[in-house]
Amino acid sequence: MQLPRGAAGADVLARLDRFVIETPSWGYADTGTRFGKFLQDAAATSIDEKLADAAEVHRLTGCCPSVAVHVLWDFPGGGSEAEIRRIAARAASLGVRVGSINPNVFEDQAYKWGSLTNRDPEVRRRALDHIFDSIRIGELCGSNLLTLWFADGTNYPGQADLRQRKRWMSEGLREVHARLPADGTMLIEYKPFEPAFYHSDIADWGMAHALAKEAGPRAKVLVDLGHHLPGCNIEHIVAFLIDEGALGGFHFNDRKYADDDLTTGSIDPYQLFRIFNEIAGAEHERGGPGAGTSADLPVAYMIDQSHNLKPKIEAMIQTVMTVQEIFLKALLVDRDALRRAQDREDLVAAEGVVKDAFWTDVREGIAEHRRSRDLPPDPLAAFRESGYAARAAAQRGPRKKPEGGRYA
Ligand code: PSV
Ligand code: MN
Repeated sequence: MQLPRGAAGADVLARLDRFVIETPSWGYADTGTRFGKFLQDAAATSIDEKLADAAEVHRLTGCCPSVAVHVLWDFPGGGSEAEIRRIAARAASLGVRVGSINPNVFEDQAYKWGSLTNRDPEVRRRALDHIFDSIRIGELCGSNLLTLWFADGTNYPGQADLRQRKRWMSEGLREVHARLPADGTMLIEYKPFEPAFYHSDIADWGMAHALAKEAGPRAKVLVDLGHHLPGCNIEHIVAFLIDEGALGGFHFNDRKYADDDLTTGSIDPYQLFRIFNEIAGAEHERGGPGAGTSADLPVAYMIDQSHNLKPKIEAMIQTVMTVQEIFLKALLVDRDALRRAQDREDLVAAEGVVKDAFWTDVREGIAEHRRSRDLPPDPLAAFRESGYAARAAAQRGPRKKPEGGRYA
């Protein structure tokens, strides 16, 4: 199977061009595991450096115009209006913009027993105030996307009243929804474990969906690919949420065991393809790539990875290229042939149709398309040739000198 030529090919490539991917500020910084961190000389140490790195990824790939920010990590000045405006202007000067706003209600000591589910009303209020402040930051930056992840949960049976905590979570999320600006959307992320090990207050997509429905029409579900128990059929969840009008966005990453935050498609590219197959199938039903933006599902595609060993920018570019390739493969599934095979219960043919698209090598086609858009055909090779990483390492590395055998 080949990339289609003519109008059909142009439609598919136009859909690929509309497929924008948000990169996360934290993916450019030094991160580690709970056992330690190995620092990289070129890793970003400030929001300005993270934005510069994100802009480099966008310059080379042409599809990553926005950067997710984590409020406490990226607005060290406390989020004053002057600081927010400066960061937004800095992003604009680099050719990118601030994307989803991620409040942080999990690091402060106050949240030991939970944030919106804390039994102390003052802590619940404090968490809400921080989320309201994050909405204000979004408004000042020109971002209308709020992404909410809660570490709330318990470690032991009997530790807390699960139903009561559910009600507090629901109450808080309704208040957040009421504060959204007119064009605002809030995405609710779920995760079955970590940091809580017995129960998480929003453990799965069903809970996130129920809470989103209660919160209001502009609350949707965020699917982080690392936030499922082994063996979970993520594409089924995605299909179900699409059909409910409840799929709001993705956090892309890959995993072998838990929430490993490995680069997307590195472990199971076929799983990512099966997920995109559901999206492409739903968009086909809405009119197909030829229908233009009206067929596109309103979904935010975001990366959420921790590059503790791979060089950060290379990891990000590799991820973006993989996501583009696999999304394009899903657009190639012959929907009519698939439907016909399904209608006659021809399982072998149906799987063959899906697999034909998966095995299509789209890399040369994308490279050619990039050339036609004045982008480097191989963004990763172009990055390696650019000398950007060496320059960043020379500027940033000296600030990270080891002290007494340990890095400061
Ligand atoms: C939590 O595991 C998570 O997936 C959330 O999206 C956080 O905002 C992000 O990782 C960064 O820690
Ligand atoms: Mn996430």
